[in-house]
Amino acid sequence: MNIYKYKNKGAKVFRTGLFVLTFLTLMLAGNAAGVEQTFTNPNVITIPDSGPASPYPSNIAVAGLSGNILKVTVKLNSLEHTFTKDIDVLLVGPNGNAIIMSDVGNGYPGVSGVTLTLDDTAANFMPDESLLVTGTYKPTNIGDSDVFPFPAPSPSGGSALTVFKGIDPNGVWSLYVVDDIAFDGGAFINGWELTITTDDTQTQGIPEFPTMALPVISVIALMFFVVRRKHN
Ligand SMILES: [Ca+2]
Ligand SMILES: [Ca+2]
Repeated sequence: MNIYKYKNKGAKVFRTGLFVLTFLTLMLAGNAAGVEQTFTNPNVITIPDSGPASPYPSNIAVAGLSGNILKVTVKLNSLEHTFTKDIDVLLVGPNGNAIIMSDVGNGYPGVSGVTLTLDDTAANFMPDESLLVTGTYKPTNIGDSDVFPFPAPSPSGGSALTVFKGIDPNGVWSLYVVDDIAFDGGAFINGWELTITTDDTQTQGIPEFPTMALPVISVIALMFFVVRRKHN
């Protein structure tokens, strides 16, 4: 028996085994972050001087997703309005709702071409006393007693998008936009987007870790056994 050769071979198999384990662990870690998909309704949402927007609501139909929701973010595209404090926005999902924008910005002279990404993990809320600018913000509901006329459901009270966590994302999502003060209107010129991350593990075809650990460890053990036998 060539001990030198055996030792080299053993080390090589060990390194390969380690590489395979590391690779699989990284793949599984990536999978744990979920599957992300974006749905868009690019049609203009026209905001009158006062009252419900048109259309009311603006809908996005979500279909074909597996698993439950880990995270939701919303993008409101290209806002123009002469006094943004007038705007209230209620997002309604297949189960649950949240007032994601209300009474923000300091009003005149208004904004145009402002795109708002709403994400619970953003660093800041939308401003109360300065003009809105394009950016990523936490959903922001300033003040209280926002009224969303029929057919909107009663707001649940919260503004965080985590209200949708854990639910089946498939179904109709609705954006109810209202202008609650006379004078000054506008529009979300390019509509809105919904980005949904689910805990789907089937789409990528990767079994969950407990299912996978035993076969992987068995294969590595077998590789060691075969090498030992060959060199004894
Ligand atoms: Ca409010
Ligand atoms: Ca108004």
